Amino acid sequence: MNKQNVVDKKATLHTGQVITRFGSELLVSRPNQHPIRCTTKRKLDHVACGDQVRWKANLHGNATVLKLLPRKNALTRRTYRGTPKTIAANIDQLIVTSSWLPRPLWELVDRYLMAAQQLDAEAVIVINKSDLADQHATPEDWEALQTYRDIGYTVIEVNALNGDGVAELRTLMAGKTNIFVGRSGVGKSSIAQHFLPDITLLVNDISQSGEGQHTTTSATLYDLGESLYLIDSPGVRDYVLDELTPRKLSDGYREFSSYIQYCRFNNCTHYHEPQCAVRQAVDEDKITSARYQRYVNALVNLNNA
Ligand SMILES: Nc1nc2c(ncn2[C@@H]2O[C@H](COP(=O)(O)OP(=O)(O)OP(=O)(O)O)[C@@H](O)[C@H]2O)c(=O)[nH]1
Ligand SMILES: [Mg+2]
Ligand SMILES: [Zn+2]
Repeated sequence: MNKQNVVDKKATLHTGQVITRFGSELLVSRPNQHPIRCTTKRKLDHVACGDQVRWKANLHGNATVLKLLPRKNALTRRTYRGTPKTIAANIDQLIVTSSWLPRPLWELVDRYLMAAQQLDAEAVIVINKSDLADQHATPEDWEALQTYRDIGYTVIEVNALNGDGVAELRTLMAGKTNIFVGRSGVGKSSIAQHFLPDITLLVNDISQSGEGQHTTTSATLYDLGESLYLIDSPGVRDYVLDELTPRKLSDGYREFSSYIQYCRFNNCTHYHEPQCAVRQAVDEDKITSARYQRYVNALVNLNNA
């Protein structure tokens, strides 16, 4: 074993919060001091940004995280190999961020809203780059945003270049641990930068095709004071968040909830079953067909997986 990593058994056990993770190394916050770099054991591989941990100083510099304290929740995604990876923990609110270029992927927005529901966290929808709306937004896009408002989500139009919408967003973030999520290049770090005047976040141009370049590489927690925390996270490459079931999926579509109890079958998937109250609500325009269609696509993908 590397001598540097031998824990000083007599050292005090401290509690801190994980700011970020680089491989097996964790950066942990300390009251009134600079954060400390800690190594950790394999079995604590899932410890992530936002986690509360116990750590001890090592005999020769550095420190070791010994224990993960109970979590309120954890946002996870699947890697290409299908193994779950924790992005961040102890989240109160997801700031589900899209932009006009790269274009909004409403099914991904639905996915994040579903994740918020699963985590028992709140969600705010941000559509960034409002300066590009005239050029890129379609009538269907505006309808999609209106639907989210109609079913009770707050939607904020932001322009990270001039700060429009940032003050409104800040009011909604007060007193909570907020994580910016969304695909690469939508401007998560650019928005986060408005809250962090003293440091410079890495921001990168989108490619010619309008795709992000995966600039932010690991989720990082920032303490803004007054119990406001912000986590900037790397843009997702795909739609695979956590493992879904048909039940989790329909729970994520909150506008279905008042109809589900009237479906004939209590295990109704709201797709092919007769006397489905959700489908009837779609037929009667009480549920928007675009959202319902995205639900069906997700359900079919789930069944084919
Ligand atoms: N026109 C316009 N460009 C913006 C706006 N906000 C951000 N950008 C640009 O969009 C590009 C991507 O911004 P980032 O903040 O790096 O995006 P990100 O979501 O953090 O991307 P990843 O870290 O890769 O996930 C940069 O060139 C920004 O300058 C905006 O409101 N309007
Ligand atoms: Mg970024
Ligand atoms: Zn049904």
